[in-house]
Amino acid sequence: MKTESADWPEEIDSVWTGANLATMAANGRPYGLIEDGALAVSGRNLVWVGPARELPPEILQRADRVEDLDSGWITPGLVDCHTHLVYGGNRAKEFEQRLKGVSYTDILASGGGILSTVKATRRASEEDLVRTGRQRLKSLLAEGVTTVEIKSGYGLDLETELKMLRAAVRLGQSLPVTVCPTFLGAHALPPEYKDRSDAYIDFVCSQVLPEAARKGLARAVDVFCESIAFSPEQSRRVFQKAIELGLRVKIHAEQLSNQEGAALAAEFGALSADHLEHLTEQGIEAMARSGMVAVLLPGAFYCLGETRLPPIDKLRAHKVPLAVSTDSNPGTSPVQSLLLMLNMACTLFRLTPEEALAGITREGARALGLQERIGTLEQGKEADFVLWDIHEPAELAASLGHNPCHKVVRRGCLVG
Ligand code: DI6
Ligand code: FE
Repeated sequence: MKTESADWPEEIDSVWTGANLATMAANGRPYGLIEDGALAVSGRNLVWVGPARELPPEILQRADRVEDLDSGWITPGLVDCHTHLVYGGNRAKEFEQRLKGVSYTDILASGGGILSTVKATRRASEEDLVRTGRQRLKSLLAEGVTTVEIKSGYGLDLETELKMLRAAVRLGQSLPVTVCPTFLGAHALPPEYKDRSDAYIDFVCSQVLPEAARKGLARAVDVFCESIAFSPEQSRRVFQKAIELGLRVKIHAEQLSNQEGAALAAEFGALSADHLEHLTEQGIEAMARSGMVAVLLPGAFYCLGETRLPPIDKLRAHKVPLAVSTDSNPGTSPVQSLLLMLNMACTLFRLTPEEALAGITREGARALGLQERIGTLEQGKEADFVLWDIHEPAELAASLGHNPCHKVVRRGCLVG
């Protein structure tokens, strides 16, 4: 839809021409393709998107700056919708253990895994968390990420959960990226609540979550619903509290076993269910009915040496949107490259390159509830976009270890 010239803003800050656009919008063409396209930016928004030959002359005349890119492709800014990238310490030793055949579940049961990161995160200062988180986040930004979700969940006490969320919010204030902080207090059972998981959930629901919400430190609430973490009943209680506090919910579901977590989250209008290797037909139907996104995390699948694939064909058949994300965390997915996940979503999960790219743009945005603002190149959306030095969009997924990101624009400003 084009607006009449009278509707165009007086101030056009920049016009970008000379590249093909993979808009990822539903225009009936693969990748939402617009060959030889043009984008016009005013303030933080896109005010015109279309073929360069149709760019209204008034827009060009009003533009402060015209960038003729000469070649390449422009995509929406990338969205990494599931990360745990704020934490203390590292878990390289656990990598060595797993290579020797010790399982992730055994490592957790013997006080390692998530709990070793909890110890290190409790010890770390907020400054430490911001400093180490910034390094990881910068790797993502260098590949064109403009929006990232960051979860708490390595504190598991009031002070450290809030410290993690504050660190996440600060990262968004000091780097050119939109950070969506998510409260994941129900990630693991802290040692001080050993054998008292219901009491821990009471504590989360009565103290930690309300405080995080009161301070405006969380946009959503996640739960690790799993045999080694929290039951569906306990997850339900956390979700009830989240909804009461006006927060959206999402879930780590059916990663290692089927707990019917996705269907439970659907009852609460969840944004997404994430992992899903053990998802059943019933779960898929519940997700489809409630419009949830399936977030696929090939990094965790790969690092854990999993063999059971998420039911991709059935998710497709039920038209459940598929997002792809790094799950960046110190244990099961020490991944700081969303482009690598683009490749693995294709090679391991058999997504098409177009589906995978939609998974880190349009559907990643949907998984964060931000689909009205970001995720595609469309008039009215935020001017978050990436110029790539490539000849066709599938190159982004096909190549490994090469970063063809040439320029990044976030909210209308050149940031990389
Ligand atoms: N699922 C995951 O992928 C991460 N947490 C979770 O619930 C793993 C967290 C870790 O091992 O540190
Ligand atoms: Fe995770």
